[in-house]
Amino acid sequence: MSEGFSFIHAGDLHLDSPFRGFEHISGIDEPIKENILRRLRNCTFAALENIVDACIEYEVDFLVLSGDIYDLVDRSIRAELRFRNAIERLADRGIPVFAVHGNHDFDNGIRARLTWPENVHFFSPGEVEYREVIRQGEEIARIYGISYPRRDVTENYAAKFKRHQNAPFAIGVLHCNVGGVPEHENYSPCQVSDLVQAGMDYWALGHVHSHRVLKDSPCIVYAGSPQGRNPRETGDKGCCLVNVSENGLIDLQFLAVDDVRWTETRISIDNIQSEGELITQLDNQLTGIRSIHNKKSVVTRIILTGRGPLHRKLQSGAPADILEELRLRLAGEDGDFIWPESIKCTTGIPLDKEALRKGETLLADLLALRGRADKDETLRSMLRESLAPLEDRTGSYVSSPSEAELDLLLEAAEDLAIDLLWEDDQL
Ligand SMILES: [Mn+2]
Repeated sequence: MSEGFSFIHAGDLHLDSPFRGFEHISGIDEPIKENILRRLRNCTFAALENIVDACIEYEVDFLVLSGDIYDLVDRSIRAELRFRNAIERLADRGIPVFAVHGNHDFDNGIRARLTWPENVHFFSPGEVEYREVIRQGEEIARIYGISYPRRDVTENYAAKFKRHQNAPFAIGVLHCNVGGVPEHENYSPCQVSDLVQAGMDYWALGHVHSHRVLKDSPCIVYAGSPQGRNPRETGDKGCCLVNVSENGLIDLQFLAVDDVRWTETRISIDNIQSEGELITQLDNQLTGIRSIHNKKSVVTRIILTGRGPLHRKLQSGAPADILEELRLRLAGEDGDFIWPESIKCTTGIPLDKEALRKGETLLADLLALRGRADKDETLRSMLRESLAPLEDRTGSYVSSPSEAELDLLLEAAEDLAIDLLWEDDQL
């Protein structure tokens, strides 16, 4: 290679995600709701436009997309047209695009409805193929990829990749679950060692929605989803700008391209006396949130923690009213917004757990028993047994909890028991 080159790696665009649930919001003016909905329905496309803008701004040599371009196998014509427009914008700049299909948008060969510009290549389903990237008559990179022919690919596709000796720089594009990440379906399961084995210089991975660098050399990267789509997908989301020097050294830069940001807002009720005080504190915290997130629009889930006198009120329906009030204050009829998505309460009544444990009450006995469950193996296996029917009834959806999960369940059960058994004259 006579000089270096660069490319952008993006994955899991999930174009035209429906954002279900937002239609049913009540207690808010229609124009405000419309503004939020319009923006959410467009945000996956806006993130795509931001990726294209970045390709043009950084004058990259090509774009690599690592699967789940569309949210649905039966993608909307809107999604296909918007994607084709993006490809055409890149074609105008002479930037080629290399894409694979994943489990959400698998390619069973019967869905081709549009004709595509020549600058895009969709890798074939089921078999690895490669394309050479030629710049001024010289091959600068060789890209290997494979698409999903169906949703549930349980085969290890990574094992199908093999670099050619004469490839100047080899990139593998794959939608897969490396190391059995539990939040994602175990499709095309593989290990880092399988990826290393293939001899690539850079692995452009998709499927896991958070950005992760699994290894520096070879460089193994999940770009993550460029746009958060639910309360679990918080923080900055984006794509990777990859600069490759003439010696093949890789410089990786994460570019935040999300249009609407999802966040969590935590607030403790420890020293809060009234709903009014809580609303003021939330209002203050939320008003500042957009400046923390590069002035992007923000959807935030509020999580109330701590113990205090407000707990009882929060149990009896107050969060719905607080949510409505905050939405009215923070979301407008047009432009950017802050949207409190929901309020989750993990609060408790004000009490000293340790003092309670020492008392001679039914609750104290229960807490002592619960304390023993931290270490007592007999108790823990009894608990597991009592959870087993849940596992049987739900098939594979609920699996036996890990030790750490069992601890969390015990913690939650303790709080629930205190809540239900507590009487105000108890101490
Ligand atoms: Mn995905």
